[in-house]
Amino acid sequence: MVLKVYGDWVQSVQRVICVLIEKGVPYEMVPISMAKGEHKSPQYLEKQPFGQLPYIDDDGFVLYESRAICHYIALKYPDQGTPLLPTDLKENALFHQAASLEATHFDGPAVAAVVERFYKPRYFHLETNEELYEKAIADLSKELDVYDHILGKQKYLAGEKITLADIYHLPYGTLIGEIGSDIIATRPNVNRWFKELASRDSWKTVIQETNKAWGV
Ligand SMILES: N[C@@H](CCC(=O)N[C@@H](CS)C(=O)NCC(=O)O)C(=O)O
Repeated sequence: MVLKVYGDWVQSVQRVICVLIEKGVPYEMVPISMAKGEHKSPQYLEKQPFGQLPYIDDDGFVLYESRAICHYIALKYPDQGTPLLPTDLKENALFHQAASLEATHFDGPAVAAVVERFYKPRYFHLETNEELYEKAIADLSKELDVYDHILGKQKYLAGEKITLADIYHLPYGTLIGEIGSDIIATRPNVNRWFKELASRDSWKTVIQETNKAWGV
């Protein structure tokens, strides 16, 4: 049975689809409409108790949390598609270090900035709180200064090879540029790294599908 992704073309789902494409794993998207509140229905909450997108059903195995899903896919298909999860002990530890950077240094301020300038006006008909936006961008800028230092010494966040940790940054990193901030583009090593990631065929396909789904 083909792996089913319950979601829509939003950031956490994009992360999972990008990894499925990199690994060459067929999938079927089962649309869940956030606008209609389908992610808060009792039926959905039974599978994803936090009422967030996405979850997957892989032949009866249900899993939520986008990064856990990506990790599961990379572990299940080690010899298929792009290698994204190092098996060597130390390289694997460096992958977890890099993944932790995304979760603890990048995601918080990146999501906060995107909520203000993208989600609020586009989906919730609310005004951006510019003060909150500027604070999030200032916080993220400080983190990206450290990223720039790291990426000045190596090609990817975990070393010389791409891993899931790099891919985890794509959804919100892409939106940071779209909401009008140059904090990625003005840091040379971060810019070089992010441009290369965003130009991967997998991500280009995700963006095309997203634009198609939203009629952009
Ligand atoms: N940590 C979760 C976050 C999922 C998440 O924030 N999903 C958003 C869409 S990108 C969502 O469902 N938002 C609706 C809500 O939280 O009610 C994951 O990575 O899967």
